[in-house]
Amino acid sequence: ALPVDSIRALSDLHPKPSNLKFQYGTAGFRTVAHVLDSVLFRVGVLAALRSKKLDGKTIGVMVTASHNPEQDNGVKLVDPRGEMLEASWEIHATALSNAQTTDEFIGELEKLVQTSKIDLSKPARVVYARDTRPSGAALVSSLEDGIKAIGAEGRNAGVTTTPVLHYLVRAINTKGTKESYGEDSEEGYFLKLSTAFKKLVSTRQTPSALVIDCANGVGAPIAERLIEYLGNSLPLVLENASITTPGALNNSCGADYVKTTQKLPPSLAGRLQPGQRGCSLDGDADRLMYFYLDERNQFHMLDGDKIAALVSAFIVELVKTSGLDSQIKVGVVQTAYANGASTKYLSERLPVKCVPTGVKHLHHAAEHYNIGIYFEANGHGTVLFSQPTQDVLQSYEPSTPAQSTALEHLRNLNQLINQTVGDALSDMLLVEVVLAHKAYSGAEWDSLYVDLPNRLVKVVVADRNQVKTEDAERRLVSPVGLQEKINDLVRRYDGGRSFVRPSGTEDVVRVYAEASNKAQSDELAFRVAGLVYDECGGNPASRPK
Ligand code: G16
Repeated sequence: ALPVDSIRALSDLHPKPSNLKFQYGTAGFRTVAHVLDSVLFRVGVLAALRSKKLDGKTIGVMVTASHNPEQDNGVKLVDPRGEMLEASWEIHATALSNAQTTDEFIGELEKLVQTSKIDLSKPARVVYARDTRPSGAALVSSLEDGIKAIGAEGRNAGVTTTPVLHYLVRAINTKGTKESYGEDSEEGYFLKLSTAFKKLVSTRQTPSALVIDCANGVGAPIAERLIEYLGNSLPLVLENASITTPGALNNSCGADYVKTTQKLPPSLAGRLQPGQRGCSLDGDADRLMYFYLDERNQFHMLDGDKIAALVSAFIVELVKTSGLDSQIKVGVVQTAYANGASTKYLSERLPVKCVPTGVKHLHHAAEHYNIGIYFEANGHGTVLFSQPTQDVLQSYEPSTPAQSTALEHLRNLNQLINQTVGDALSDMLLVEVVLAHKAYSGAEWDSLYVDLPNRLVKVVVADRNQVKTEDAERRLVSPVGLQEKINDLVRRYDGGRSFVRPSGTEDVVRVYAEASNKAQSDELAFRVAGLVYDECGGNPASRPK
């Protein structure tokens, strides 16, 4: 049976604020930090039940609000293979978080145990970590109370990046098996990535220094340690590494800032030289944006779409050179945010699929390929090698030296890439490998295709749940009639494309627009935003102050 007494005693210390409704969204629970205490406690209990359900496999819990402002926080669960929580359990998470009293919470737990047929006699193990947010430590202790209340075994992975936590989950659960993912420690992570990187670039010239904008977040200390392992194989310069300065996190810096403003973070002015490569991480280091300044000091952004283009071309070439192209099919997954020019470039070379926003959707779609490459335009993505493909890479016997070299590169890429989730640092090393092999500068990479001018804007609305979409978020079904108005507008713009969707992480509706020139894409975005505002604008009732 559930240890009801201990759950009751500890749950009473973490009461749910009244009048608030929580939702497990695109990336778990996410809102202002000071209302999250009860959510964290309950997630601790839930993670333990998920572990019991999966026969004692270790479940991960990451406390972060990623690219959101510093006063926010959040929490997401990680399934045993290092992937996002199975979708059906998101509903359980939402239900548990909204039980008003301790009695109701226990009632919901009992319901979950029964309907999901959870064997309570199984062990439960949870590994957890947090980013650098000031609210993180208190929220972790609420989580620990939840883990303790149900008698689960907890392992604190400290302050680290989201991708490191995903790595740890997979490493713990595959330890000693044929699918072993690496040592289950931060050191194991650094060793795995840096060893593969050094092998991949061993015959190349040492690249010039890369500037990393760490968003003043947890990417800074982790990149700092990565430098020790990389030695002189890749010179890195860390900027925006002030993790203790109040208010600095994601403030006018980081991957989300770069993607949404399409500008260089002001703090990098004078730090990034024309022609030099720079990149930005986000607050938990799972997103990556590259950029450079040309000789006229003009800013050029190399986003997730450009990364997908660069990496796909390289992998397709290696598969072909190794002689494995009849056995290994490579494909790409994007979302509606992918620049139309990138979709055109990629579709001419390999299969491309469009799915709704959210890593979990992209990840699952990518699993259908032998090698599945997925990147959201915002820089969140990775490359997946299916298990049969990994087996083929192990057993294949090349017949020429060229085949043998290409095969070795593919094997090393399989080690270099964090396949559990998008990982800014692993992706950065991947980009650097391709640039080194191609001897590309930022400008040469950029010229693979020319982005269509585009604009992303947010509209604050009273209730984002009233906005509903279909066809991988490319068409609105609610509010009724709004899509027709958008279509009428889009038709008036040369090369126009626009879509509207509710954010899963903020109380806003996002509007994306593309057109053949910049002024037109901006105008289209603002006019569509106006339509959305007229229909659903207002102050969000659900967001606490
Ligand atoms: C999360 C998700 C991403 C998604 C992003 C924005 O990223 O993991 O897949 O693209 O939110 O989502 P939305 O437009 O629904 O707000 P992160 O980096 O914030 O965890």
